[in-house]
Amino acid sequence: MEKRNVLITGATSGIGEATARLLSEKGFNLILCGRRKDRLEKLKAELSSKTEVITLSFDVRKNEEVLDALSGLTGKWRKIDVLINNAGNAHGLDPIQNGDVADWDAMIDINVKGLLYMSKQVSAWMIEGKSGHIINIGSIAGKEVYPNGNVYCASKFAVDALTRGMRMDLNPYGIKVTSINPGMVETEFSLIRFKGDADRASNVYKGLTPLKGEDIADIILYALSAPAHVVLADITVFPTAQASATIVNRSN
Ligand code: NDP
Ligand code: 8X3
Repeated sequence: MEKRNVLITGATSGIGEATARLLSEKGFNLILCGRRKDRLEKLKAELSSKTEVITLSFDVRKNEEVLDALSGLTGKWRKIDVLINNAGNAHGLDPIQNGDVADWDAMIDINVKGLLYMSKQVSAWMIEGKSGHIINIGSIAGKEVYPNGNVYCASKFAVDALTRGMRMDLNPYGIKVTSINPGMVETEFSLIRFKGDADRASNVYKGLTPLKGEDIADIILYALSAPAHVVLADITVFPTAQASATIVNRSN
């Protein structure tokens, strides 16, 4: 069977990086994206013995950069079979009255507008080919609001709404749209949220076994392995120690 081309945003760490590693062994060619070029090149060097890999370094917040990067794709790379909209982060965890406007802009621009910019261009190509699969990485924060999560939760609620809307709009063209909504996954996520405060970041996972990027990669592969007539629409996944956005058993 011909290999499928998968484009992963946010492939330089965490969930995206783990997904790149797994899919490199499962019959996919990789288009790896992120801002940190050095990490992209290192991952490309590591995975190129397993599959074909190219890298695109751009900031998803900037539509001109998105369009420029995608327009550089030529030949067979222009056929993107799978788009994984994974790039995203939380910035800060503050009550609304103390929120930092730059943090709010970052979350809305990356998590929502970046996903839109990517999806517009790639879905147009998928429509031409009348096939494709878009996987949006949402969050439990897109299903439940939690204290101080305000704008991050709003950005992930937007991802939830966009996933449902995209599934409707792309339905006539046979394009699948899936959302995966994880609870706590130990990646660089908390380090970014707490602006490099490693102690505060590691406290988030204290007393429990969190999910790993590899756990989400397994679920992505499962969604991509479904037969043509099956779409996994909406998957929520927690570590076993977590029961909701706010209920976590830290007895381990
Ligand atoms: P990481 O911080 O480890 O990875 C985030 C990725 O997003 C990096 O590769 C980063 O690449 C990329 N990224 C961030 N900003 C931009 C930007 N402006 N332009 C391009 N790429 C960008 O976190 P995770 O792996 O945990 O996060 C991946 C997704 O999973 C996010 O959407 C997050 O909201 C979601 N999620 C995470 C959970 C968790 O607990 N960890 C739970 C639920 C959802 P670079 O900096 O090189 O550009
Ligand atoms: C990441 C999970 O609970 O920190 O989306 O919002 S949470």
